[in-house]
Parts: sequence; structure tokens; C-alpha cells
Amino acid sequence: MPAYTTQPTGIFPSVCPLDCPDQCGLLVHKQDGTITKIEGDLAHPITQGAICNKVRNMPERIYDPNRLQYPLKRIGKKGENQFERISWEEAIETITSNWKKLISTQGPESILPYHFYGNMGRVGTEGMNLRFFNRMGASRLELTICQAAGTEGYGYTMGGSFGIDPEDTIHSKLFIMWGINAVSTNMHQVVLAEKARKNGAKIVVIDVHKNQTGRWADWFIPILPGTDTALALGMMHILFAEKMVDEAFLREYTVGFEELREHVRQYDPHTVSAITGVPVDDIYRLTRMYGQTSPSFIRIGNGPQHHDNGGMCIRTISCLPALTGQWQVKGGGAIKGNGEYLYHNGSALARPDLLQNKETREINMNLLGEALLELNPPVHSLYVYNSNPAVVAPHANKVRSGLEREDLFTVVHDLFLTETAMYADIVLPATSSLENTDFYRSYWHHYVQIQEPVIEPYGESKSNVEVFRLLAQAMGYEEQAFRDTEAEMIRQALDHPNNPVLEGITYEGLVEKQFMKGNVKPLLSEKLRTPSGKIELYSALMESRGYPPLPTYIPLVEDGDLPFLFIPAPNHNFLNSTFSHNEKHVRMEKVPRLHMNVADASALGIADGDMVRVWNERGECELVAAVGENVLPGVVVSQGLWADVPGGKRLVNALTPDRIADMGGGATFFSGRVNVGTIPNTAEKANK
Ligand SMILES: Nc1nc2c(c(=O)[nH]1)N[C@H]1C(S)=C(S)[C@@H](COP(=O)(O)OP(=O)(O)OC[C@H]3O[C@@H](n4cnc5c(=O)[nH]c(N)nc54)[C@H](O)[C@@H]3O)O[C@H]1N2
Ligand SMILES: Nc1nc2c(c(=O)[nH]1)N[C@H]1C(S)=C(S)[C@@H](COP(=O)(O)OP(=O)(O)OC[C@H]3O[C@@H](n4cnc5c(=O)[nH]c(N)nc54)[C@H](O)[C@@H]3O)O[C@H]1N2
Ligand code: SF4
Ligand SMILES: [Mo]
Repeated sequence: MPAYTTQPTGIFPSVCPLDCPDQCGLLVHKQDGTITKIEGDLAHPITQGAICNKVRNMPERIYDPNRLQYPLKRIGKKGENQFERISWEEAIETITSNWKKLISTQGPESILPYHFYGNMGRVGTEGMNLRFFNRMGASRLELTICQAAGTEGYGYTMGGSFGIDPEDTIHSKLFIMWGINAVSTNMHQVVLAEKARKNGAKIVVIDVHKNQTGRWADWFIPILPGTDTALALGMMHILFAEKMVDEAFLREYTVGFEELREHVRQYDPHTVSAITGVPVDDIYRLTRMYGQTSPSFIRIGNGPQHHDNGGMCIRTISCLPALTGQWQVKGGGAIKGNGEYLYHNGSALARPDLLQNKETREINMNLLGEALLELNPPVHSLYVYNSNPAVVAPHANKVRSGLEREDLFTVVHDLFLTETAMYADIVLPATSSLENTDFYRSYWHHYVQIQEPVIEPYGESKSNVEVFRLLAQAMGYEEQAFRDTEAEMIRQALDHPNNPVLEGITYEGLVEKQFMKGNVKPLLSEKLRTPSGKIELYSALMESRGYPPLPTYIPLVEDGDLPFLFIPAPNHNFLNSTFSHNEKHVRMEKVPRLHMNVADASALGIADGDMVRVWNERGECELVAAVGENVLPGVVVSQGLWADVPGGKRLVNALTPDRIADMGGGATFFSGRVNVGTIPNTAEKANK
């Protein structure tokens, strides 16, 4: 056990565990064994001492009186809050005896693990957990809820999640923040852009909602949801027509630019304006700005890819920097995600060799409701950790009907009694990241970092690794893989001769230095990982998979005929549903709102501050109307994944479709239609 926990007072280097690109270095202040303050690490090259409000207030979450301390078993109905304390022995015995019975009668695939990145530590999310379920042969979960469509789309163009080093963006002269709410979701990109702004850089934001990021921009361009592909194609049309493309670059580094030039003739500015709602003059102005400014940088966010056509959209936007040759300029290019540079030795960590039946079924996490209600052979047991699907998964009412099944044996491992945990048969208390050993690697910047325990486990809580070790023992899994320590697993993960970027980054080095930068080469200094090794404007691979080989605008799938497109985006003070159970964060966020255009609101007799009903055939919500000019007519936007409250209807995912996006099995959270109406006699309630 490292020394931090034995030192009651001091300042200890740490890392933010949340699913946020910035992956900050933290300094945790401890007084008499208790965390008193969390601040940004000044020495961390990206963090530079600045962190978000959410994490500055994290001690409130770590010591929240509602945090789980003991294992619990359900004594009431599923979904009600009735549990009683049990021992770890009883918890592990109940779980494993159920599973042994299921495995012998129904087979191991009747057990489904459901997990995501509530804590980004890789040993806890891609280590002992995967070893355990591989050894068992349980159904596998496809991790599609976040950026799957965009990752596949970007990969067709660029060969994988490889963009530029964000630290280089201080040299950029133009930032296009495309469908990213960076002020809330990537604050250090904003800090870097501010540095560039002092040297004359301009900031353009393209979004469906003029939120905090739109207000920060020099120029905010509102766009109709799901139409960004058309805008990017319109830009290409003008770039070619006005000869703002870099032909030498296109010849040397790309495939298919001649086909693309012909293909984009159809996307003239008038056609594109009619699709996107962006005025013709603005399409020209944006394109000329982009074509004539160098270095220019596009930060591609998650918004546009949470649509039916999201994969193709990101595929298309990511072609733009090639047209202008910007990948060759320091500070030029794009970042969608950089997750593949620091790729660790995944098989050493997850041990897929323990999986004997390689055909074990895979279940798309975006179809959890369907998996629980309709799948055959059925899922009989669900083990949830690092995620809160009752709130974050699409088509929430379907998910909850599945979770209500009396014959489903559900275990939830979390720090709080989340909405999902309310449906569990057994609830296990989880440690916070500050109680664990793990390593972290950002999917935006190029640093690998380490966490060593700063405080003792809270109550009887245990980390993911410890729980899976106990489960393995009780299941009789005797492989050494289940006895490895966290430090050993970090060593195994970093020992990855196939990825020279990690060369020199070791467990010992991290313990000494806290963070180490990957040895990342400039993007075009080597062949890309596309089939041709070049940037693929024309993709034969896409063609072979039934997609148009050239970037193509495909409208959103019809989602009924209700009048509004509904965009339930994340908010500033929560991280997905994390912090939605913590009083301080909820107070900072106030109430869940529905942003709507004043023209729509007045046609419906809705005034700012009214409580409104939002509904479709999947479900309903009641939110507080925020009326103004921040969204286009026909669009409504909410922010935040709010916790359930008695009598409250603020589960925005009750309204979202569980259709699967065009690529990667991705989610379509932002492609649903809703209706909005007044609720009689509630103005007083809403204004409280
Ligand atoms: N404060 C905070 N930070 C977070 C999170 C959080 O919940 N809160 N979540 C974390 C996670 S897991 C992720 S994946 C990232 C996500 O962070 P971002 O990449 O910022 O993605 P989103 O916030 O989902 O959406 C970004 C923007 O896309 C807009 N948008 C929606 N549809 C469209 C469209 O069709 N076109 C365009 N141009 N814009 C559109 C939304 O209005 C929103 O402003 O943030 C991470 N950081
Ligand atoms: N409407 C709508 N829905 C969305 C989105 C959206 O933009 N709009 N965004 C989607 C996106 S991008 C994402 S990534 C998903 C995220 O969805 P989730 O991955 O479910 O994220 P969180 O809601 O933060 O829940 C994480 C849970 O993990 C728990 N946890 C934290 N650390 C640990 C640990 O060490 N061990 C265990 N066992 N548990 C831990 C936390 O307490 C929390 O309850 O949500 C998706 N859902
Ligand atoms: S949530 Fe993001 S910005 Fe906030 S401390 Fe963590 S990594 Fe930094
Ligand atoms: Mo995400």
C-alpha cells in the first residue's frame, strides 16, 4: 500500500477519474486523514492549476452522507428504495451461487455485465472485470453509448482516433468548435484557445444551441440538428470552386480528391442552406474564413454524432483539413479524439485468451431495454458497474421495464444508490478513485497518469478490482490472472512493444513523476492506418460495407411527425448522471430546463419559466421552459441527466430513441421528436 494513506496530512498528486477529455492532474489536500480541498496541479502541462467546479466540489461527493458504505440486499419491490445491510460474505455468496445455478441451467451467456466509464481508471474498467467475465463466458457488452458512430466515421477518413496534439492549438488562428460544448465539456481546450485568441485567433462555434460555448464564440452559427454533413459538403463545394484547396497536399496524402470534387458539385450553397438553416452568405463567409486562415483547427464534438447519421457526419467533417492541407501545419488539423495514440496492451489487461467460446454473443449497450425484454435466449442476470443505465441509456422506460423483471437477478456496484441500484437485488459499495490504485490515459491530450490511494476505503466499500477478485475466488477461478495486484496489472498494460508511443512510460516512472507524455510522432510522418495508408476522401472500405464511399448527406430517420427535434445534452455541473445525486452540484445547476424559440413558445402560449410537458410515444417529462433565441424554431434543448425525485418527471431519456446510428452501433440520443405543451396551474411550481 503506497504511503499516501498513512500520511494523515499533506498534499497528494492525483488524477481526475471522470469521463472528460481534459483528464486533469489534481492536488488533493488532506488534513487529519480527511480530504479538505481538491485543486488543479500547477505542474501538469494541460491542467496548469485550473480545474472545473464539479471536481473542486468533489469532496462533497466523496463524503456525501448518502454514499454507500455497506453491501445491501433488496427487501421491497424492484424500483422502491427498500434495502437492508448484509455482509460482504453474504453478498458474494448470494451472487455467485445464483450465477453458478444460472451457468449450469442456462449457460454463462444468460449473464450480462453492463458498464461504462464512471471512473476512467483502466485497470478498473478494462482489467480484472474483463478477465472475470471472459473467464466466465458471459455475454459481452458493446461499448457504444458515447462516441462509437463518430469513431468509426472518423476512422474511415483518418485510420483511427488520431488528431493533433491539443498543446499545439495555441498556434491556431481559427478554431471551429463543431458540435462541442467545450466551456462545459473540454475547458482546457477553451483555455488553449484563449491563449491563441490573444494572438488574434478567431473562434467559431457551430451548434444547435447557443449555450455557454456559443456565447463565448466570436461567431456563433446555429444549425438544424443532424444536418452538419450538408454544411461540411457545402464548404467543400466552395473550397473547390474557389480554388482554396491545397492540390499538392491532396495529391500526396489523400485518396479520391478528384472524385470528391465532382461529387460535391451538387452541394451548392443554396441547397445546403435549405437543409441546414445556415444562410447562404454565412456558408460563404465561414468557408472563406476556413480556406484562407492558417493554422485552422476543428474541434469535433460528440453532439453531431449522437444522431442517426452521426458516423457519416464525422467522417465528412474530418475530410475538411485535408482539403486545405492543414494537417501539415502546426496547430492546424482537427481533433475528434486522440484515444488511440496511448493505446495500452489491451489483451495483457483484459486477457481475451480466458474466453473459451470466442463466439460469445455481444449485446449493444444502447439496446439494453430490448436485451432485457426481448432477447432470446434471455438475459437472466445483470451486473452493473461504472454506469447508471436507468438514467443514461436511451428509451429509459423500456430499460426500466426490463429492470423491473422479477426473474432478473441484478447486482449494482456503485458509490451511490443510483436509480439503477434501486432495481438491484444486491447493491455493492464502490470506492472512489481516490481510494484506489489505477492508471489513466487521456483520449484528448497525450499524458498517461497514475492514481495511488490518498484515503482509506469509505466504510466497507471496495474497488472494481477487489470485487472481481472476490467473485473470481468464490467462482473457483484459479488462474494467476485473478491474483495480480493493481501495480502488476499497470505494468502489464504499459508493456506494449506494439505501441512505441508508450515507450519509456512505466509504472515506476509514473509513481515517480505522476504523469508522463507519450512519444507521439506528427500525424503524417508515418502511414495512416487506413487501407491505403493515406487520408481517404474516397473509401473503398466504406463501399464494401454498404456505405457511400464519398461523404454524403443522409437525412435523419423519420421519428414520427411531432413538431420538435429534441436535443437532451449534458450540463455544466454534472458529468452525465454523476453528481446528480450530490446536493451541492444540484444546487449549482438549479432546475432542468427546456430551451425553446420564442416563436414556438408564443404559438403554444408558453412563457419563460412555465413548467411544460414534453412527450412522445416513448414517454414524457416535465421541464421548466427557457424561452428565447438560443435555439432555432422547431428545436428544443435540455441540459443534464437529472436524478429521479419523487413526483418529478425529469428523465429526459424517457423520450430518446433506441435506434442505432449509421455506424459503430452508436446511440441516437439527439434524433428524437417530441411535442411540447403547457401544464395548467403549474406556473407557481415552476418558479420556485
Ligand atoms: N460538464 C460536463 N462535462 C462533460 C460531460 C458532462 O456530462 N458534463 N460528459 C462527458 C462525456 S461522457 C462526453 S462524451 C463529452 C461530451 O461533450 P461534447 O463533445 O461537448 O458533446 P455534447 O455535450 O454531447 O454535445 C455537444 C454539443 O452538440 C450540440 N449538438 C447536438 N446536436 C447537434 C447537431 O446536430 N449539430 C451540431 N453542430 N451540434 C449539435 C449540443 O447542443 C451540444 O452543445 O463531455 C464530457 N464532459
Ligand atoms: N440524453 C442523453 N443521454 C446520454 C448522453 C447525452 O448526451 N444525452 N450522453 C451519453 C454518454 S456520451 C455517455 S459516456 C453515457 C455515460 O453514462 P454512464 O457511464 O452511466 O455515466 P454516469 O452517469 O456518470 O454514471 C457512472 C456511474 O459510475 C459510478 N462509478 C464511479 N466510479 C466508479 C467505480 O470506481 N466503480 C463503480 N463500480 N462505479 C463507479 C458513478 O457513481 C455513477 O453512478 O451517458 C450517455 N447518455
Ligand atoms: S471533469 Fe474534466 S475539467 Fe473537471 S477536473 Fe476532471 S478532467 Fe478536469
Ligand atoms: Mo460520453
